[in-house]
Amino acid sequence: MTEETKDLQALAENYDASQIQVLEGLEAVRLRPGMYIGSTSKEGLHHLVWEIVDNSIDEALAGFATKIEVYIEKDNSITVVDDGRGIPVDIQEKTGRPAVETVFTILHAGGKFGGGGYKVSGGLHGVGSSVVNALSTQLDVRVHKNGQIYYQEYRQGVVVDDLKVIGETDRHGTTVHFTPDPEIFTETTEYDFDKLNKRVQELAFLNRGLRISISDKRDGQEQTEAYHYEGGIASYVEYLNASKEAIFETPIFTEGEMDDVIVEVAMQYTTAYQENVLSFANNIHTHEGGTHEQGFRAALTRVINDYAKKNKLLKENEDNLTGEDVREGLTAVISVKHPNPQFEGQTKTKLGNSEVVKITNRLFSEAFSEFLLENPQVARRIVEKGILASKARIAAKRAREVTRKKSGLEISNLPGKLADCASNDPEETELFIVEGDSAGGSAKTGRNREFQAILPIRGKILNVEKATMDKILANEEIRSLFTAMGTGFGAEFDVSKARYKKLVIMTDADVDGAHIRTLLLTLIYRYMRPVLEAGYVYIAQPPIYGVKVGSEIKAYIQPGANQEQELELAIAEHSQGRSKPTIQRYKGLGEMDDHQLWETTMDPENRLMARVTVDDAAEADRIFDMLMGDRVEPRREFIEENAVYSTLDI
Ligand code: TTJ
Repeated sequence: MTEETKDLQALAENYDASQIQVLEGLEAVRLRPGMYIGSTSKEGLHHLVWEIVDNSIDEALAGFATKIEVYIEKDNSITVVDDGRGIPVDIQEKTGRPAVETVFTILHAGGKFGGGGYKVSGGLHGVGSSVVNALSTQLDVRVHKNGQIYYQEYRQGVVVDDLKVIGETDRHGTTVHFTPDPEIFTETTEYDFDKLNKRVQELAFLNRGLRISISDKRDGQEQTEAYHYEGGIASYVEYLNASKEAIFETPIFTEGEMDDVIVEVAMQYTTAYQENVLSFANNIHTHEGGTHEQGFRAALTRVINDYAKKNKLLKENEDNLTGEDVREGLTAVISVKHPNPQFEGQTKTKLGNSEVVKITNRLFSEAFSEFLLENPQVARRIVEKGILASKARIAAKRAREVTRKKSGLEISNLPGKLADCASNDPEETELFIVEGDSAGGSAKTGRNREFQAILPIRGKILNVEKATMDKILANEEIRSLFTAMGTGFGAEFDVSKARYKKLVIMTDADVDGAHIRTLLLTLIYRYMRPVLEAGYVYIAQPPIYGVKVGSEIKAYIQPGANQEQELELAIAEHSQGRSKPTIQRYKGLGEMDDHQLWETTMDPENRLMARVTVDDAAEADRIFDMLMGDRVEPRREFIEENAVYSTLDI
C-alpha cells in the first residue's frame, strides 16, 4: 500500500463504501494526472480552466446561460462564473448526496443528468470537473438557485463539509473557484493571460451570441477583455481577413442541422492566392481536419462547377475547376456540433465520424447553392476567381514540365551559400537560417560543424502572399531554403525527406529581425506546413543583454517578460562593493563574435529556443499584410508589440 493510499484510507474510516470509491477515483487522477488532462505542464494547467468553462458553455448552448466570466485571481487561482440554471443541488437517489457534490467528486459524472440537450463542449480529454477538483489544493462552488446560495468546498478533491446554504440571492448561476495543486503542476502554476485570452475569444467566435470575458487581477497585470459576436464564425472570418482585401463585402454564412448534427460554415474570398480553412468540432480546433472538412471541400467544388456550367461561365467542354482552384484565396471557418464526436489522428484533432461527410456536404451544398442563386454578382466573382486560378495552375504546370529535368531543387544542387554539416542523420542535424552575411559568417565559424548547417539569407525575402507558385519557385532565397531542406516543393513536397529535423530561424532581436522572421514563418506556414506540423521549426533566442565584469561576460539575459528584473538581479549578483558590472545591450547578432554567438544562441547546452506551433505561424500569417503594408509606423509599433515567440522549448 502506498503512503498516499494509507492516508486516504485513514480519511475514509468514517465513510461508507461509496465514499471509499470516490477517494480511490480521485487518487487515480492524482497518481496519473496526464491520463486525464494530457500533461501536467503549462498545457495541463491551462486545460483545467477549459474543463470548467466547458460546463458553462454547455449551459449557454442549452439556452440558459448568457454570460461567462473567467478571472485569474491575484494568487493564480481561477474563478469561473456563469448565469445559467446552476448545478442541481437536490439529493440524488443513487448516491444519497447532492448532485453538485457528485459532479465534483465522482469521476466521469456531470453533464448529462436533468435530461435534454447534449454535451457539446468537453475538451479532448472530456473528463470534467472532478478531475479539476482532484488536482486542486482547494476548490469551492457556489450555486445561486431557488433564491439561495449553496456552498461546498473541497481539498485535493476531498469534501470538507456538507453542502450548505450560506445566503440568499435573486440571481441564478454557478461560480467555481479553484487553485491548481503545485505538487501536480511542478513546471508552473502561473497562468498566461494571452493564452487564456486567445481561447476565450475563439470560444466567443464559435458560440454566436455568447458573452464571455477574461480578467487578470494579478498585481501590475490588471486587465479585462470581453467578447460578444452576433456574427459568430462569420465575425471570425472577418477577423481573419481584417488585413486582406475581400472580393465581396460580407462573409457568406450557412447553417443547418441533420440527424442531431449542427453544421455552420462562414466563408469569404480575398485577393490572396492561398486558402485558409479552419475547422472545429464541438468547439475543438480540428487541426488535422477530418470528415467535416472533407464534406465541405467536396460540396464547394461541386456547387461552384455546377453553377459555372449552368450559367455558361464555364463551357460544357471545358474542364471542371479543381478543388485547389476554387479554394484559392478562400478564408473559411467550419464548425460542427456533434452529440458523439470521434477524434482521431496523431494529436486527436481529426474528426472521424464518417456520417459527417454526407451531412456537411448536403447541408452546405443546399445553403450555398441557394446563396449563389440569390447573389449572382458575388457568384460570378467567385467563379471568375476560380477560373483565373485554374489558368494560372495550367500555365505553371506547363512551365514546370518544360523545366522538369532541371527544376534545380535536387540535393545534388545544394546552394553555394549553404555551409552544410558533416553528419547526414536528420535526427541530429540542425539548419540555421541566418539573417545577413556578417552574422552568417560568425555562425559559420562559431557552430559545431558536425551537426549544424548554416544558410545565410539576404535581408529581403519574397512576400509569398503576393506571389504565384512559379514566381516563388524562381526566387533565389526560397530556392536555396527548399534545396537545403531536401523536401521538394508543392505537390512533390515530402517531409520525410527533410535533411534536418531542426530548422532554426536566427534573426536579430530587433524590429527588422522580427519582420524577416515573420516573412519566413509565412513562407513555412504556406509552403512547408508539414515541417511545422512535425515540430521541426524553432526560433533562436539571442540574448539582449550581456553583464560584463572587466572583459569577462558573467551572464546573458534573454528577451522575455521578466528581462528587466533578471537584468537587475544579475547586476546585483555581479556587483562588488561599489563597482558595478558593465551592461552590453545586443542590438543584433552582428555585435556578437563567433564564440559568443555559439555560447549564447547555438550551443544546445546553453541556448534557449522557442518551438513554433502551427498556431503561431497561422497568427504570423494573419498579421502578414499589416507587416507588408506601405505605412511604416503602425507596422513598426505592431511588430514591437507582437514579435511572434511561443512557449519555451529546449
Ligand atoms: C444541468 O441540468 C439541470 C440544470 O442545470 C444544468 C447545469 O448543470 N448547469 C450548469 C452547470 N451551469 N453551469 C454549470 C457549471 C459551471 C461551472 C463554472 C462549473 C461546473 C462544473 C458546472
